[in-house]
Amino acid sequence: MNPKYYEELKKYEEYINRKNIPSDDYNGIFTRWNNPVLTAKSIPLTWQYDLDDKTNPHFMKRLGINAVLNSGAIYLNNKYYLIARIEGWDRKSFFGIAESDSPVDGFRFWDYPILLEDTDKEETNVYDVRLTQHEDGYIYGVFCSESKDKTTSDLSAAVAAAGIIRTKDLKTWERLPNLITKRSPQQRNVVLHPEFVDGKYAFYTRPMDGFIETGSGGGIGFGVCEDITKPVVDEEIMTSIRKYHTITEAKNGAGAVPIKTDRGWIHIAHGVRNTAAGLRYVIYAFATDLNKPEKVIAEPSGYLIAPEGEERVGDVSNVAFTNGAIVNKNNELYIYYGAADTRMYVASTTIEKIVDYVFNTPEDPLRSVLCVEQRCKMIENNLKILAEQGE
Ligand code: BGC
Ligand code: BMA
Repeated sequence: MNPKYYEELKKYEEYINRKNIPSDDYNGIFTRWNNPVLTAKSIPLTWQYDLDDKTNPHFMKRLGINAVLNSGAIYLNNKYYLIARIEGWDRKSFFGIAESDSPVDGFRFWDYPILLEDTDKEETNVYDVRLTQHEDGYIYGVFCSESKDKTTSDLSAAVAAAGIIRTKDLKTWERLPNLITKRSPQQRNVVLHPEFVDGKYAFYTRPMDGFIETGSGGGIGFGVCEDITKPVVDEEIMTSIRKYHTITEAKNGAGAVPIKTDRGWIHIAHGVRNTAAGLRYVIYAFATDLNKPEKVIAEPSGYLIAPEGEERVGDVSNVAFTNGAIVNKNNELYIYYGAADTRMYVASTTIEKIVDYVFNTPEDPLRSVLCVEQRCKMIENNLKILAEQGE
């Protein structure tokens, strides 16, 4: 074996075993963790190097990895699992399962990535899986399945659809047909709701007219289907809608699978606005009714997590994107998020705090003057409190 292998293996082991450190930035809502939880450096050497001295005498990376990003997440038997989007040097992405006993560090990939059943020869790329532990007993993965749009001569024109896989053990995956949404030609950011709604499977969708532009698509949609093995959604109704001059103006989409709390379903989603420097992706939260999971009952103003510091640096700057969160048995909540389409970070909080945040943070009054009034009211009250305390 080339001695380089042992040198690289040592570096890899040190990297996987390094402990994460909570950041001392305070906002009371969540704690950021300083180190990424997954990066291209987390990928095993066996996935990248040919270890045969005869065919690889210079110990070269033959199939390199560019980025590890947007991961689905699930908590099973006290273990934390991330199903990451792994992107090769060839720009194709695929899924791999990383496991840890800790929510914030130590994630190690299983021996092999997931080899999806090849059900559609037109499918070119797959990404951003959401893992739903459904009450029907299966764990579902809903992801974006992308193909070339052959109806135009534009080489980059593409069609996005929602692919569906399911498993009971994360090891054997069955592929179901892609979701058909009758009203929307394109779908990305589809999430399966964990419970039946009126006896049906329920999906959060993201109706859009084009591959990038949502066009008339008003926000995060919701639709039901009878049979998950022949998944068709006839009608989509709106949940959290896009609004002018907010963080969701250009588009928004479901993120992590909604979390059930006694006050409502907590959604951790993403919002996008356009800027001179390109699209800016942030993470926001809202709640829907326990009995009508499409009905928004609370939506705090602004973002929950925006990319900061080194999170902003990478292939697609200005992107914080989530498609996975975990609630553990202590009711701690870990939000996993991709940064700059390059690596994965985690932010931690508790169910108690996220419920307080979602239900007690004021809504966006949508106009500067009203936002200033909202802030002045709080300042006035604060100054009174400080005066009473003789500060
Ligand atoms: C990329 C995604 C991106 C999407 C829309 C896809 O080709 O792989 O990362 O979200 O285009 O820009
Ligand atoms: C999207 C997503 C992500 C990505 C983001 C920013 O449309 O589906 O894959 O993080 O764009 O590029």
